[in-house]
Amino acid sequence: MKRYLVCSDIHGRIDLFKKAFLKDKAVDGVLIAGDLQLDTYEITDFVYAKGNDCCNVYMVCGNCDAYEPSASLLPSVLFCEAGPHRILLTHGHRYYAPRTDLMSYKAEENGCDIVIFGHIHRFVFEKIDDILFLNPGALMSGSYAVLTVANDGTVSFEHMSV
Ligand SMILES: [Mn+2]
Repeated sequence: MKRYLVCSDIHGRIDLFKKAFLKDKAVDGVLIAGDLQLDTYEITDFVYAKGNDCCNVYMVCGNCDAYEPSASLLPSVLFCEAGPHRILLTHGHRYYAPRTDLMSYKAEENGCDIVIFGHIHRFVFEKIDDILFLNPGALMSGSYAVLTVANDGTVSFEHMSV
């Protein structure tokens, strides 16, 4: 079984990120879907200090990250493997989220069956045409999620609040 802390749209609230992470720091990874508006080192330094040895951090750039030098250098799309699943992580603004059609194409092109996005500041857990769309909501408002991939591949996405 693998567990991931999934959040997005932190908008500078590193305090809320730390709170969320400390509640469940045994996770196998952290996925952040953009709009961090903070130095990415603040995230990685904290996770690598407080998390387990193998906890990787995946972050993508959002539309509000242009003025934070480290965040502006993040990729706009990342792929990560989670058990039998392949995840497309993106903020979503380049694909006109909340529209899902363009994110679907991008996922299909790259063999992904899960899309994690942010941008709309709203929790989403919905399967559309064989692709599972997940949005943890905005961490700036205290909303995030824990993604669990069971050994048989079953996915759960639990809505949490800080
Ligand atoms: Mn945002």
